[in-house]
Amino acid sequence: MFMRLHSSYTSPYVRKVKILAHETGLWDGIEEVYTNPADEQVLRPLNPLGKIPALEIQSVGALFDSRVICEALDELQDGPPRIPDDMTAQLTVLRTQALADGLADAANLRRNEALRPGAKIHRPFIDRQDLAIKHALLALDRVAGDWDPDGPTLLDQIATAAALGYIRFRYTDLEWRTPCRALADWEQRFFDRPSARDTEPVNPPGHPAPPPQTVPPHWPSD
Ligand SMILES: N[C@@H](CCC(=O)N[C@@H](CS)C(=O)NCC(=O)O)C(=O)O
Repeated sequence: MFMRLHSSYTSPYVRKVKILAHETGLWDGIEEVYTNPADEQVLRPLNPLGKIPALEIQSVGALFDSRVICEALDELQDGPPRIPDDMTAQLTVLRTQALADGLADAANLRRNEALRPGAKIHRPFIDRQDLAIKHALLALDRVAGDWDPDGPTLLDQIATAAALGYIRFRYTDLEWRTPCRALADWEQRFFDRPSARDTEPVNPPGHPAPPPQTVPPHWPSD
């Protein structure tokens, strides 16, 4: 079945889809194209929201939002489900996915605001995202200890890896590992997996590293 993923070099949502595709053996059957979300001609007809990831699937059409794409890929793969069938287990996994996606959202929003010239930055907005980042990491830390290192990698871990990978990439100096020991231990194991190594974010070719954020990321005290 033909599948084409509209991708980017740095998006945590794209990375979530890619890690799942690697973990389930689907990746080799997916054509990856780097699509600039600003490219109205290509992306808008596939996703009216103009966002990546978008996945074209033969006889289905274009799917968008990483959550929907991950559900589709999990249906299409032959191995153990990465979104459990049992209702309680499934809702637990989906809740953690929402938490991890929310961490990526807050980190993305915060960065966009913090890249504006100093006078234009709305500091309360930054402070609010800092709180979301901190409390999302603490909440992920509380569940990370329950993850079975010997079981199949479920979507909760995959979404967490994608969001945490974005924090590692854009928030290099954020001191989150001391308050989040269980998450940091899990991070050490997970980022050694081929699915994580093969999907590391990189600056797009020909683009120098972006400028540092005007308000440097920090771990808020309250
Ligand atoms: N909830 C969406 C978020 C997708 C998203 O925000 N993608 C960003 C890239 S990280 C994007 O395409 N932004 C371009 C824009 O909003 O114009 C998902 O999970 O797929």
